[in-house]
Amino acid sequence: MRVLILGGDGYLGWPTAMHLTACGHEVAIADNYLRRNICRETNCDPLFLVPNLHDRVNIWQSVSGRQIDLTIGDLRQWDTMADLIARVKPDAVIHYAEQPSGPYSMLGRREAALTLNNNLSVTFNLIQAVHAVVPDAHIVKLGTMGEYGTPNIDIEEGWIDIEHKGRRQKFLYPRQASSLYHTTKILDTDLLWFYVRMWKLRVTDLMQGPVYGLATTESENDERLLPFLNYDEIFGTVLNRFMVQAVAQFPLTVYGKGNQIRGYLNLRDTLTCVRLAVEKPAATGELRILNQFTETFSVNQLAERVRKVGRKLGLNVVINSIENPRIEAEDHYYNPAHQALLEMGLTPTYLTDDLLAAMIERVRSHRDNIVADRFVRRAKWA
Ligand code: USQ
Repeated sequence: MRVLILGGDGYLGWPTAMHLTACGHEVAIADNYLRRNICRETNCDPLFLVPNLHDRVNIWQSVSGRQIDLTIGDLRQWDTMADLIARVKPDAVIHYAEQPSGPYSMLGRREAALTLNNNLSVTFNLIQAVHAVVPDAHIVKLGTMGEYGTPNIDIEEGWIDIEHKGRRQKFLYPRQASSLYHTTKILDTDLLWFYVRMWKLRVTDLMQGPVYGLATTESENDERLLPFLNYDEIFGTVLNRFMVQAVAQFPLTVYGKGNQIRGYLNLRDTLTCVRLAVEKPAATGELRILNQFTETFSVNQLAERVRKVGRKLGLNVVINSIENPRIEAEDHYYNPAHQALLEMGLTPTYLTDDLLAAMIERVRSHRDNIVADRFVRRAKWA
């Protein structure tokens, strides 16, 4: 298939691009380096610097023989999006081109506005361009489990049947996010659902939990092909942060009570899920919603796992409960469904002690780069 990846420079975008070409798909990517630039602006550079996209595309071609078509451009600009879709004429578009950090979106008015404008403008331009040029193309949108929040009832896969005064209807599952970034994902879903109803688009919304990990099959033997790994308070996800903190012998930063539960997955499984979604498209006029995670953990459970495995590796790992900078439930019910991707063929990569040890060892090989000031920024929600 001909697949276009928006946000091809990112933590997920670049590994997805390599993976899909390795599986025989024709891949084009686009990015405007927004993530790199705001990491630099906020002094949140990742654990190691990665080559720019032109270099990465060349390196990947030299080691694999596979080509990736590259566009550097800002997809908030209508002409950039329209020209790209018209030139590539994709069968599927994977949309990762968003500002992905909850903490960044809560830093202040400017950061909130950037998140809102970027995320919604790119989604809107994509919908318009697909409708105008390739109306049968499949949009695979990266959503987030955070759209659902932490409700006191089971979380279904996107939809819920509601009976009210003797009548029934299926609705989008109620959503109540706990950051502006997560709220932009809710707004994205609403935009997509509106245009699915109006224009019979085919859309898959992948409700993904926090991702961890670094190497994937395509990058494990060549460090130049690794995605960037953020470990700072703004862009780092929790397990990646804990692994880097363990290596730096910095007390693991458990926020508040640490009973916050989320659905996690390995970066390798993200690639499989996205590929499965592309290869088994939604029907015309369907908004298919898939919950994308493999295991649930509380923050305390993750911290304990890192402490146990870290100690076996000779690291003196200490856990520290610090004041929660976020406004979120610290004790809550959490029972989300996640059957659909398993039924489509996902075989989960579970977080075993061996896997955790291998990831910590890989982080340890970059320990000289760690800047401890990045761990705690006190980016408060309130
Ligand atoms: N947490 C800590 N200590 C830390 C960092 C985080 O206790 O040092 C806690 C947070 O308070 C939260 C949980 O760990 O309860 C997960 O936080 P996170 O930073 O790993 O994930 P989050 O902010 O929710 O966002 C990440 C990605 C985002 C994606 C989302 C999926 O940045 O792009 O959409 O995971 S989900 O969490 O399911 O919404």
